[in-house]
Amino acid sequence: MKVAEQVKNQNYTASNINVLKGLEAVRKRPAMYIGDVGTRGLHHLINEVVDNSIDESLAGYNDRILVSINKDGSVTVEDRGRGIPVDIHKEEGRSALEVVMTVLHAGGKFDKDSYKVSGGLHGVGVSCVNALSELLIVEVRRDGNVYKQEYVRGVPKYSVKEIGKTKKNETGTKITFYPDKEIFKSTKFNFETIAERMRELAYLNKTITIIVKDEIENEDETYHFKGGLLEFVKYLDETRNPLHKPVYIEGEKDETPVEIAFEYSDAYSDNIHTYVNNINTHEGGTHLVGFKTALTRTLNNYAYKNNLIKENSKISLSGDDFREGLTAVISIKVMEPQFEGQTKTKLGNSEVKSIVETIVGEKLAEYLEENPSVGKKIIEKCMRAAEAREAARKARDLVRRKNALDTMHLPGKLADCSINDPEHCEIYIVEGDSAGGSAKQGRDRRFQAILPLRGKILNVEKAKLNKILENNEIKSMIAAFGAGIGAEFNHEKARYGKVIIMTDADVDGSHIRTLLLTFLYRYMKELIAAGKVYIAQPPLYKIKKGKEEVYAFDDEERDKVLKRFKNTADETGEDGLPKGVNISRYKGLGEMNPEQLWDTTMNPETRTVLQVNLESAAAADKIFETLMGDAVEPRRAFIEKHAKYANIDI
Ligand code: 0RA
Repeated sequence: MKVAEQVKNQNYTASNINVLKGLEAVRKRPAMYIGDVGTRGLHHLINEVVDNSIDESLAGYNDRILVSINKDGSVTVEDRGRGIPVDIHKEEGRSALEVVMTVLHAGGKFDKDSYKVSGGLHGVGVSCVNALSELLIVEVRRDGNVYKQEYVRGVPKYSVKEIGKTKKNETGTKITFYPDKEIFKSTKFNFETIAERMRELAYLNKTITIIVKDEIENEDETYHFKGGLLEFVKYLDETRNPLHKPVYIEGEKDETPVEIAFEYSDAYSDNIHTYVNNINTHEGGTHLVGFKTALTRTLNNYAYKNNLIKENSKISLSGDDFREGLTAVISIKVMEPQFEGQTKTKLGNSEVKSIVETIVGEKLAEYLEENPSVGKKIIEKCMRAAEAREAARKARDLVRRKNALDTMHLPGKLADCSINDPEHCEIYIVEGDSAGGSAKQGRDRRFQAILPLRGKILNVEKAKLNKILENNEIKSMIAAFGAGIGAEFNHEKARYGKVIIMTDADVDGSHIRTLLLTFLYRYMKELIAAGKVYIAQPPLYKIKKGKEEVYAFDDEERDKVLKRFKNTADETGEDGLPKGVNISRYKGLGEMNPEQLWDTTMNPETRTVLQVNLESAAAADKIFETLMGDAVEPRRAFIEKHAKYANIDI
């Protein structure tokens, strides 16, 4: 239904018509405002509202946010901020509340001199949420009164009205919205998705308490982290072995507050998460550059000053060495952030580099003077990293000379496809030689390549680069993909547009899949980011009745098929199955003949493949650490919790 049709009975003023145009624009091209109309866009609506509540906290007025999925499927976000003003807006001739809720980008008009999440990256404002909701109800507590207004697809049902009195000094905003089923593919909210972002926000804003509730599934979580980033870093490193207590740096320069926590563990990769106004800057930017520069310089100076590096030592420490095993969270607030990069998550403000660099330089030097034992541990770790880097370089040279990394020499086990166009080609990474054989026979050799892997690949989480490059299975993959590795990796050079991991549907298979994903995540991250990595979905069961053969991909589907067969069969056999019905469970891919494998798992017309994505780098990192790290308990807990989806939905 058109917005205009809903307000035929209202009086039109010039600003009213502009409002309608604005709302209409949002409803016509929702993706332009919220990214997409899938699950991601749907959850974006919540973030959009919560961001405003967070802004109230940043301004020092709000200490608690409640987010709840209600029984009827709507979502409520409630805060204890100042409450949206309700007085009559001079230019518009109606209440400020109505303006904030119906005019695009109106939310930011009021107070410019504050750090804002809303108005930052996606900051399209609550008016967008309103335009995309079939019903939205707002209640404001302010000046001792409770005010209310309701909207249908962004259009007010009535002017703001007073509906009661508040308790003493009580202020705040409560927004309940019903996402529009005409707009969204699905309007079902997911507790985990919401909880993950709320947890992150609570770590980033230590004064705030965020309560997340799911009234449908009866789940709730309360997030409040007094230690802020310190606790965030500990959480990220939960499954690693930290070498010292986390370092905490806080400072402010030119009205730009900087907050950083970091620690080193015995891991080999680095995990630096950066935020600007609570927005994850996945692509980094000037704040990250400032941090890295100061870290390298300060640690280097400290090491030399304290004779931790011998004058005649052959080792020279590079920037990379100072980041091996580093887990860090950088959070800064910027008045007018400029976001650049492909996904607009790279901070561009040039003045920020020197602000961060100065603060980290001063505070870190101070910290090291006061905590010499931590300083010594960090430098020792960096020295080991430098030694390993040198060893890795030698190993890589050796491997290069042997041509194993050279794309001109494809691995012998690879059955390549005949077409040369990466966009139309795909490679199946298959567990085991026998399944590899079936896949080779069953494939469409024009565009499908098969690379069988023998047994388990190396766990790259626990190995150094030189060991990784010695591993045959890994060498084969690097050569087959032809796009390099690590910092040199370039997904545009990849010889295939899809990399499909195909493993058995058992514990070993899922372990191998995790190992492969860990390798890709750590050393070919771009490939995942570009959406080129997939997981094949072989069937679990074959159900036969007479001549009819049906495949089932999970237990639920199996039961459905059995029910259908039961309806047509009148008797039940001794095994409890409908008479004449036979089920076989595939234990491995090897049990399928080439045609079956093609029909069920490889034919692009009929197969299902799961795309692997990096929804949230922090979350993905956590999952890999949990699954691949040393700690056994969190791994078990994770697998139990996500039994069905473990390793897949990352
Ligand atoms: C406009 C101006 C002010 C606050 C807000 C909007 C506001 C919006 C939302 C959305 C959810 N919760 C919110 N809380 C506040 C400033 C108010 C003032 O100056 O008193």
